[in-house]
Amino acid sequence: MKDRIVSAEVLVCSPTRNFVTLKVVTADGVVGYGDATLNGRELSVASYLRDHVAPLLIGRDPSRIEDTWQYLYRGVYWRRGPVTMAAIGAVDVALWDIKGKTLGQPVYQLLGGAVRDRILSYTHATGWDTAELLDSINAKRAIGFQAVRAQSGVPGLDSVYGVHRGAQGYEPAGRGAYPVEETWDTDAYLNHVPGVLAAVRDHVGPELKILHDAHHRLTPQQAARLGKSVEDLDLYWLEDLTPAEDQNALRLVRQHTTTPLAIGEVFNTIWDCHHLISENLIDFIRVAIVHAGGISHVRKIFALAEVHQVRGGPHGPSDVSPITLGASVHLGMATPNFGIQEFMGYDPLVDEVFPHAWSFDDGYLTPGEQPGIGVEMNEELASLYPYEPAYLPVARRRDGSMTDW
Ligand code: CS2
Ligand code: MG
Repeated sequence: MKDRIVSAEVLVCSPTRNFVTLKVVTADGVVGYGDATLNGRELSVASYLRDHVAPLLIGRDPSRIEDTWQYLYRGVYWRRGPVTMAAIGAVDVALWDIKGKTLGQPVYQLLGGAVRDRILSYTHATGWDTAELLDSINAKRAIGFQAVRAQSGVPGLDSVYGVHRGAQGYEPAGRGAYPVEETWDTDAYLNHVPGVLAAVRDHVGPELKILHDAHHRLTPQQAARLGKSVEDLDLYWLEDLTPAEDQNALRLVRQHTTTPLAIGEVFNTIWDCHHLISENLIDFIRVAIVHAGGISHVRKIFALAEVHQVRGGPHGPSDVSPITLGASVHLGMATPNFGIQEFMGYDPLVDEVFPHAWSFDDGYLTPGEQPGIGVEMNEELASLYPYEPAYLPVARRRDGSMTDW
């Protein structure tokens, strides 16, 4: 008798930050978890799942992962977008988790087996000034990271993407009923950041992989100027130089610099990036499994990328749950053109809510050998931390006009 899905429950919790988790249970008692966290719009995905997807899952054969994906993607008519694809992604990962547990295999074995022994990772180093940034980089190297993203403050600005003040880790979504408004000045940033990155390269020497995130804020001309100005620093990548929805923007940048380009954390399907990949306008595609339709769809994006020698560099901030990180490490183990996994790390409470088999050591991540994704959920502990409204900031220029945060 084939197994059947008997329940699909949406669990929203907030252990230091909001997470949305889909729990799928089968008639044979197998439990699969999927991440559906979309920073700042968590309840939209929770409702999409709870009100429109979960009822359709009951009675379905959990082994039919791709058919379920096609059913949810084509059956909705209104396709794509972060909410829809995060919901589909959660179902997809939960079903891969179930399949692995049912077959007693870690998911990477079901994806063709390992093509590597471990996954190179990078983390965030930040500093309000360059000295603080260099201290932060030293601290990350001391715990084994061989690749570090460098973000610093900008003189004249009170807040800058990616940089926190004080000891707490960087969490962009501020709790409260309204987004925080930040002032942004691209000219000040462009005048400052090449010197910061040069100071970082001078400090760390030639070996450390240095990454930087411009977070969607430059025009194509400004992005080309920045890429050219740091070319001799041999960066691992410059990320999100221009607003990601304009796939043509990077064409100009590509003509003016060989600095490697990464983009894609806000993409949700292959349709958002197939020109960027097939025309080699980028070197790394950054889609997150949670936001791009799950393992089943991201593996297709990475397969297209492999044809064009573009590498995977998945998004892995603290605002995707350890379930997504686990799924990403499993996919990376079985993906020949996998480049690097972002790993900001989690608060110890989050690790307690989502106990996981994946682990970090000496700059690399490994998935563990637990059947499935290898991430469980302590639902009782999670229930002690209910959802709290939290929004990503918005950004305005000095003249008060809106810009991209
Ligand atoms: C950032 C993210 O990690 C990154 O590359 O772009 O931290 C991004 O700002 C957050 O995921 C937004 O919630
Ligand atoms: Mg980014």
